[in-house]
Amino acid sequence: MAALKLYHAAPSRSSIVRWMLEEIGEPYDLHLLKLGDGDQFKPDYLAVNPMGKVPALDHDGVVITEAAAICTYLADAFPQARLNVPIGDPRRGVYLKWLFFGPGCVEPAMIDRAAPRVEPPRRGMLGYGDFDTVMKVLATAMAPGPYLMDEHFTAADVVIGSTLRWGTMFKLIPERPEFAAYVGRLGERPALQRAVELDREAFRGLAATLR
Ligand SMILES: N[C@@H](CCC(=O)N[C@@H](CS)C(=O)NCC(=O)O)C(=O)O
Repeated sequence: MAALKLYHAAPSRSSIVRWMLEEIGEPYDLHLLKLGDGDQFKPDYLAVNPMGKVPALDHDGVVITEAAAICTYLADAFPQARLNVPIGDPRRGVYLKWLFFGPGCVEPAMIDRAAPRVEPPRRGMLGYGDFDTVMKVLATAMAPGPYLMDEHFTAADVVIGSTLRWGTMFKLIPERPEFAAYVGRLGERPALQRAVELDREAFRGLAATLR
């Protein structure tokens, strides 16, 4: 039994963590949930994550939820993978900014755009401000490349990159050359390719059990 166990549904936000785990390179076990069957609301899973959501990660008996928090945690717990910017490095603040910007600004901006509210709140009430500004800030940050922290690929790229890959796939973000180039570079990473292929297999397996 591995020290790490990912509660996973493929494809879903837990694929962010699967990619992160593939980048880390440590062995991990998978506990697959069928969201369509409501596994996330069964008492044994609610005991793991009372939110009834994936992902959840168990590391040596400690459970962590929220994809970006899990990625931040893993990067610090396994520093040999060089996916964090360690405490003491002056660039850590910027790295943390991007880790929070993913779930705090990019994802809600994208979801609000995909499922608009009947009465949109004032810009000042929204933590992300407005969709166009979020996209502009991201595109500007990505323009120099190759990654958010320049040459250093980090957990922040896994978090923000996953959302942008998803946004590109479902056409939820504008077609900008900066996004296309960044998402293209991420797609070349062997760990991401492995995670995608493993998810595809898991999904095929799941589809077979549902037939
Ligand atoms: N804030 C959570 C969101 C997790 C989330 O929404 N997961 C979805 C899958 S993409 C889920 O578990 N959906 C099942 C449901 O809500 O019933 C995170 O970032 O980890």
